[in-house]
Amino acid sequence: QCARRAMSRVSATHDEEAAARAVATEANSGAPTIFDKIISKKIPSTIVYEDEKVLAFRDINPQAPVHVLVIPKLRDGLTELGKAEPRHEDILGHLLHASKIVAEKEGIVDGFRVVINSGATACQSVYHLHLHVLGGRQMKWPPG
Ligand code: TR5
Repeated sequence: QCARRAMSRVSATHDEEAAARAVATEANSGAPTIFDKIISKKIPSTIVYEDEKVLAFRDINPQAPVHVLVIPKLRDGLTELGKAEPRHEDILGHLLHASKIVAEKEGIVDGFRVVINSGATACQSVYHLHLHVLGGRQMKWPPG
């Protein structure tokens, strides 16, 4: 359950709402995230694709038969897509193209979904930009 959903619960008290808001603010502070440890390989992950700029690894809690996260190795302020600046255009394009390479490697290039959750309202939980590459089953629309 993401912080935003907790905040909007009808029964949420002021204390609970304040706590949820604090979690969301702390999360987007630019502090290191778990993905730094995955990039430095201090924490193991199942790497699907890697180049000098991006790392793609399997999501620990897959929402589809194929669920891979594609992240920039250098966050450079991209805690979330909503913080993107003109200087990020190259890496944003690189991430999208890497997602297609991942889909090819995973055998789902004929039909796959790329998702970016940006901010607490979208249920973003790790504040290091990441693209979810999902596939291997019939996807539904609209997403929740
Ligand atoms: O909710 P958003 O869009 O921020 O997506 C974050 C994603 O990171 C979720 O789908 C999580 O399942 C995933 N995640 C979280 C951790 C993790 C991970 N994927 C791989 N390995 C992980 N480790 C080792 N630790 C996590 N906390």
